[in-house]
Amino acid sequence: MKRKVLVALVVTLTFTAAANAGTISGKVSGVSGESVVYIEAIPGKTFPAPTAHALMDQKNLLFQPSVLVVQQGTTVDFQNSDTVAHNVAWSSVGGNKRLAHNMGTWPKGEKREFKFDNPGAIPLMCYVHPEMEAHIIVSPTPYFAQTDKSGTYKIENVPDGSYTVTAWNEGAKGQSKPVTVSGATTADFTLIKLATVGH
Ligand SMILES: [Cu+2]
Repeated sequence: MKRKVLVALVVTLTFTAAANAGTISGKVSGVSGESVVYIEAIPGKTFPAPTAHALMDQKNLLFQPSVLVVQQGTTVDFQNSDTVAHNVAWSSVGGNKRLAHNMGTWPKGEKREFKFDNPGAIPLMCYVHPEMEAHIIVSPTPYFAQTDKSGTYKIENVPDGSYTVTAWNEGAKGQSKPVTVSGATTADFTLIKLATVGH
């Protein structure tokens, strides 16, 4: 009899935990524009790569969006929606210059894809239009979010546990810190702007 009660209790607790997945929310300050916050690789855990492709468009001589965050293993479709030819290239992935790549140059209506298997920030360039730039952030986990313009973010459905959480912003030094998630958890970041040449 006692055992039955215990089993019922364990089942109840398990369901409660599953129904109340945690969240990490907070604010990234010290910078302007949209930032990205993500959970770094979790030892012993792997995540299946998403099958859905993400889209990086080139339209009106701009990369759109200017910041794209995807899970590691995601294929990104690079589309040219302009009447002029565009190029897509990057000089590094997560600071690793050996992962530099030039996808080539292609005309309107054409789309090329690339699967991002390495995590980190990727500065996108177009050699045809040096003023064009954007970033793709490849998150090692499915737990990531982009801030709004005020810096507020929320990562949903995070299992309780201890993680390393990183905040990224184009104009600042990235910052990582340990965050223990238990239900609704708050983590704020204050980033330090990179020195700008000529200012
Ligand atoms: Cu271009």
